[in-house]
Amino acid sequence: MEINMQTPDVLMGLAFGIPASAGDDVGQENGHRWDPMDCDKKAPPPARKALRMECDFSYLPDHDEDAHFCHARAGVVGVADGVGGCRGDGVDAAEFSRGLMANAYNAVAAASSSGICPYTLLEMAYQKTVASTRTPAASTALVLSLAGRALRWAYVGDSTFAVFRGGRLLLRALRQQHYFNCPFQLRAVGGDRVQDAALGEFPVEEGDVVVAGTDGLFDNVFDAKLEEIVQMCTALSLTPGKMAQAIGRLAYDMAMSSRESPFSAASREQQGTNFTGGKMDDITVIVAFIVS
Ligand SMILES: [Mn+2]
Repeated sequence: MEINMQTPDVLMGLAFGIPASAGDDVGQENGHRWDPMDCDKKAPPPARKALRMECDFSYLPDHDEDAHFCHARAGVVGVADGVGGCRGDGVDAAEFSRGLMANAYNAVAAASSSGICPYTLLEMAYQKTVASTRTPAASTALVLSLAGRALRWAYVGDSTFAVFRGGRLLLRALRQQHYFNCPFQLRAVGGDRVQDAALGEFPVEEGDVVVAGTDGLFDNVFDAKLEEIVQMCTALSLTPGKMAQAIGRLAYDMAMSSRESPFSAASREQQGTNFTGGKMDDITVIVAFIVS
C-alpha cells in the first residue's frame, strides 16, 4: 500500500479522538545496567538471527537547538538538546549539542564494526567537543546502539526513548533531572558528567519499534498517546520517517494546544503552578525499526 504525504494529518484526527490521561508519563526502566568499563569488552549477546536497524527522524525546530543523528548501518542513533538557559549574551545554545552529535556521528561513520558502546561513544564525543569549543553552552545527550540482539544506551538528561513491541510500550527510559525543568546536562566546565549517564541494555526483537526524542516530544505527548500513534502507524505500515513525522506533528499540535500535557501535569504536581497546555520547544523524534 502506498502511503501518501497526507497520512500523518489523517492520523492526527484519529489520534486526538481519545483524551490522554495525566500520570501516564511515569513509565518504567526495566533494562539492566552494565559497567561502562566492560561495555567495549563485553561481547554482544549471541545473534541467532542478525538484527539491524532502519531509522529516520522528524525535526520541528523552535529555537533550533536540538541536534541528532541516525546511522542505520552501524545501528546507532543520537539525540541532544542544547539547554535554553544558556541562550543569549552572544552564546549559541546549540553549540554544545551540535558538537556532541557531530563528533559522535563522525566516530560512528569511521568505525569498522557494529555493536558500538554508547557510553564510550558519548565520552569520546564529549571530550572532542570540549577540546574544540570554549562555549558555556550545555546539552543533554542520548546515544542508542544495537549490539547483536541488545539495544544499549547511555544518556544524560531528559532526551530519552521508549521501546514498543506489538504496539505496546515495553520500556520507557526515565529522565534525569535535578528538579522540575532542569535536566542533567553536559557542558565544558561544570555541569553533570558523562559518568552520571543512565546506562542499560535491553533484548530487542524483530518488529520492535524504538522512539527516541528530546523533551519537546516527551513533555508534550503522554506515553499512552505515544503508544496509540505507534499502533496506528504500524497498522498502516508506515516507514520510520513517516512514523516520526506523525509523532512529531502530534507533539507539535500538543505543544500548541491548551490541553493537559506531561509538562503541565508535572508543573502542577512539582511546582504547584496552574500552568495548562503543552510546551513549545524544538521537537526531535527518531524512529528506529528493529528488523532482521
Ligand atoms: Mn528541549
